[in-house]
Amino acid sequence: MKIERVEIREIRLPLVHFFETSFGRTTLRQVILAEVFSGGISGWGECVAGEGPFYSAECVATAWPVLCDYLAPALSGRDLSGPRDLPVAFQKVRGHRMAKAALESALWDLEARALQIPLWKHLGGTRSEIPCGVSVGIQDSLPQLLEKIEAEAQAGYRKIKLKIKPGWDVEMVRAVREKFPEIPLMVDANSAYTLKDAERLKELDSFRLLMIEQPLAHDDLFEHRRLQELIRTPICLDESIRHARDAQAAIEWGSCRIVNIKMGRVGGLAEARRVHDLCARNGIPVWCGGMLETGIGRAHNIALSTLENFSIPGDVSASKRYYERDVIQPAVEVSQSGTIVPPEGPGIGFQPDRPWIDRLTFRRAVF
Ligand code: OSB
Ligand code: MG
Repeated sequence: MKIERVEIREIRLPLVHFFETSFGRTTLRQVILAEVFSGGISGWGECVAGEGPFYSAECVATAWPVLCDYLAPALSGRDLSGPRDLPVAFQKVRGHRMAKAALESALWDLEARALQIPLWKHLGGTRSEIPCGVSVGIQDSLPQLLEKIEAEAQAGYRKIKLKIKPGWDVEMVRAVREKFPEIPLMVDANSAYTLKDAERLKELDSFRLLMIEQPLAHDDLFEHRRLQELIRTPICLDESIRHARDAQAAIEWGSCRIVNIKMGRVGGLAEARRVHDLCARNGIPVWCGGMLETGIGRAHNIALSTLENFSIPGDVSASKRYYERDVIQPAVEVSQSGTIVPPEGPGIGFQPDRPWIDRLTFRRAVF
């Protein structure tokens, strides 16, 4: 597979509703997309880095120059056997996993398209339907939140994840539980707490939560283990798991009982699959996280979610929850029973809407 051309672009598009976490509110997405060309076809990937260095150190302002100055030039003109060669091609660049994943996932799409098979089958996926949940951000008021949850439950979603932070936690969850006693519920703190808050976090044990996601520091495994010994609710790690070695340590130490897998956070689909396989071997269930992706990243998440051990509904939901008009056709839709059926077309199985993507493009670089 001779890489003839690589295109990196940043598109900008508004979210239908703002999305607020413990680290801030997003209204306008800035998204880097990668397109890799070989043999008359191309594959697409999305960089899930955020607008600022708040979820992770990596953000659009770091991913753009790393992609343009190092990663895309290391790829363009090269003859690769496939995406599995990328760790070697990118070896000299430390970290910057989201930037790497944008190109790596584009290569997976390209390879599956060349083979004329769906990416999910190429990855070894077995699920003909994936269960979906939603991540509901911090709202301006409790009535607004309850209204939102009602709508998502009506739409059929199988898991509701609530963003929490100090001041929007125990009382909020209590109110939600009172109104929705049966709904599968979890919370995500995005590192808003410390071990000193253990007593408060322990109060969450009474609400039958599926899990609490990333309560403590973004780069911690040690204190999460301490916390897991103090609370009954399973801890799920997101930010702390950067690769399969982190997952291995977290499992051996008991830092978590569930793992959120985001292909961008771990540097690509191959590493995401490694984390998945490792968790499967250790009896740790996984689910696919989301990063407010456009259709391209969303399509990759759908493909990944077809792997066997993605047994918990992920943060993979319908395009219309995020964007008025998505960048792929057709848009991602979720059935009334809260599932997505992975597409049968080649590669990611959705067609990037090039004219629309061109109109949204803020800057572009070609290699
Ligand atoms: O922690 O899972 C997270 C969005 C941006 C950054 C971090 C996270 C999230 C979400 C959104 O929870 C999930 C989605 O894409 O709907
Ligand atoms: Mg999270």
